[in-house]
Amino acid sequence: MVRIGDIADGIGRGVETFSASVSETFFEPVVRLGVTGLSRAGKTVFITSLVANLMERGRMPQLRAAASGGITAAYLRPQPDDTIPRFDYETHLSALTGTAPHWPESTRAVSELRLSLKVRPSGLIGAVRGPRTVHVDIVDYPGEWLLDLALLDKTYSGWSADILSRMGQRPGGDGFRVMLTETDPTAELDEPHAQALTGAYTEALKEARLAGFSDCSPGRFLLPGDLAGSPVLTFVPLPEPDRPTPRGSLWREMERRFEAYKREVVKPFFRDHFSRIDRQVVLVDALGAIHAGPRAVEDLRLAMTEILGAFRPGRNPWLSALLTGRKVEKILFAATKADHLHHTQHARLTAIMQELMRDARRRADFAGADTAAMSIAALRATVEEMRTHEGEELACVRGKLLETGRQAALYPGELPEDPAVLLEPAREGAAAWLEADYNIMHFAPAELTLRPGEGPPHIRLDKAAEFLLGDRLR
Ligand SMILES: Nc1nc2c(ncn2[C@@H]2O[C@H](COP(=O)(O)OP(=O)(O)OP(=O)(O)O)[C@@H](O)[C@H]2O)c(=O)[nH]1
Ligand SMILES: [Mg+2]
Repeated sequence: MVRIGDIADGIGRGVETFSASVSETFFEPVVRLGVTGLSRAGKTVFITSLVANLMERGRMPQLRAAASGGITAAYLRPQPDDTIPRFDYETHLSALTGTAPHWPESTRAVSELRLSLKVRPSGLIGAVRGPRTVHVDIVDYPGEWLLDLALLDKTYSGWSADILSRMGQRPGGDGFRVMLTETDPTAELDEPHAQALTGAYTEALKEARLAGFSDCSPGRFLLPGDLAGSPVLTFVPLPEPDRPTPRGSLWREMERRFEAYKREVVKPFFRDHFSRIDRQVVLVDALGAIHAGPRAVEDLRLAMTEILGAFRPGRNPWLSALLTGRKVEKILFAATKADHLHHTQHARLTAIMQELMRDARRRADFAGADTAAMSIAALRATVEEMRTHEGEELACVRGKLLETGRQAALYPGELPEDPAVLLEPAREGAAAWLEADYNIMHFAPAELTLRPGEGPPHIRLDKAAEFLLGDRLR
């Protein structure tokens, strides 16, 4: 038995010293795979497990090039972009698969990793062409940054009005509201006051996120990175004054910073990162939202529609000009953490995902991009178990609880066959689910003993990889 940590160590030492020869880099095809999702959706775990399972392909039967032996080798190589932080694969993998497995730390910015696959095409083509190398550049970025696209269409006054009305529908934000009542937008800007307001507003966004709400934009407020504390991140929505605002007033300065945020933060992300993506996976913690209740589900639906808007060229003139001639060829919407459900319920979760995207899909078909919805678990932390409870057979999952380390069985509740049973009350603004209760437990990653050639256990990661990359590996 070999632990995956040992395998990863071996790989980490050898491979990145490989230097690419010029001829290789010129003629070898590159696929740029974007991985996004709102905070805690499962991006880091997804990328780590995908890479580990592409290096050790024993658990990837549904990836045709892996099952057929078409992929003959996989290794990490230096990434092409020198200024993007490297995705810290080795640290995340050893967190998930070490002796005391734990979930990786939260990551707060864009990062990149290049995985190179040696592929021997099958049949006649293979005989003629011989083996080739395909580089997969994986780019991890927060979904919140896609939500920011909507800001480009908004004025400061329109944005302020939207946000203040939305805050009324959500938990949290009391501190910010109290501060607003003591704030005169026409008064001269006072920087410490602007910072205190921003602090309170950021706190409100964090509270909303914790309560299961999705759209907590502007995206950089929760994930400021090295912009923390700078003027582009020091603005808040204000009630619009009914008289003209003098120069140098709080309102005018906030308006100016809002415009600077659009120009200096939002646009560069779309220009430098988003516009180069070929394939995209959007990870969604749909189970988390269902557990949080109807309002969180409706908020997720709206956020998904907004996020998917970024993939519909034409929606935003600035973005379509930027993307001329380029498009994302495939978009996968994946409900993550499906190992919280017995497999008998996976199809229902997928149906809910499909329904969540329906509006966005109806409005445009993503300019010909191929789309799919799936339920997956990048790292399976549970096993399935049938339990009898009060004479009823319940399809449960069992795992090690994160808090106590004890084994526990979870019956998450029965997802409805018809997604409308959840989505309609959500749309109508219901405060709680009427008929059912959806539970969730936080499991720790299971201790693994992996056979050589096997990556970490997952659910349908191979199917996801086939959809996203399969055609480029044949
Ligand atoms: N059971 C289970 N839990 C998962 C899985 N993937 C993610 N999780 C849980 O979701 C949490 C967030 O996963 P991450 O991969 O760190 O999510 P992220 O999107 O990178 O989060 P940020 O970096 O904070 O934006 C983990 O700490 C786990 O608790 C999975 O496949 N199965
Ligand atoms: Mg992360």
